[in-house]
Amino acid sequence: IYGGLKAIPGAQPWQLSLQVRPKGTTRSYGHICGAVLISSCWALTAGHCIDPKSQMQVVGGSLTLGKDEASKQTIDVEKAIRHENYRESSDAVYNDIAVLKLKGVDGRCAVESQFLRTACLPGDPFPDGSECTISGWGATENSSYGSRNLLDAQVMLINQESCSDVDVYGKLLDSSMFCAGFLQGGVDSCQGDSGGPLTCDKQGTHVIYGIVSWGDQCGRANKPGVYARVSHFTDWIKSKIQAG
Ligand code: 4AZ
Repeated sequence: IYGGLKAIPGAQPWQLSLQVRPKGTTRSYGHICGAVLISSCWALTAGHCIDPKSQMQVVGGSLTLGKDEASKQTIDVEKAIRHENYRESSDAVYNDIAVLKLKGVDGRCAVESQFLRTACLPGDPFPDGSECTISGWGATENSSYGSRNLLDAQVMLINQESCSDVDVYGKLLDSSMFCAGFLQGGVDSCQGDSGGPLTCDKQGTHVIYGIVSWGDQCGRANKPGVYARVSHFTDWIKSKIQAG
């Protein structure tokens, strides 16, 4: 996160760290992406975060990666389902979403606490200019390696037409994505934040409105962050969860 601050404990309780290690090894897991808890046994992440060669786990209830925290819950990923129309070009990523089924017993995987809870799937669209929140352990203006502490920042939803201006992303954007941030630059998501949340508040409920997806570098003027538009995928998400 560029232009962010250390998150207050419990402020982003749906934030997960998606961690991988090569399949068939006992190497330690490393953070590669964010993810978002949407029910006890299901999470969302970016399609480009899924690597079929890796074993995956999620860590929830955590603020500081690599620290022993009482609130931390580590849960294996049972399966990862990437969108069938996921596609990446050199400049953009399309349908960049995946659902993760977490391992558990009798429908109980993540245990709700003050530090770990679900975000809601979106209903009505939020208007352009709405203030929403991004968070993650990704690269910052001071470290391309990312942040040990979870950071968060406020961004604004940017009008689709403005973001499709030739000076911004031109024809790269489609209806499965939206831009958020500031055209003057500064506040943005970055590498390592991918798959994590952009949430917007609707009368006290926290709606997972975007998944950190891509952008032309980070924090640059006229190059805001691009997010998978979760409302475009709600039927797809529900169908995958119902199918188990
Ligand atoms: C990345 O490389 C990435 N500024 C994620 C988000 C953004 C750019 C790059 C948005 O995963």
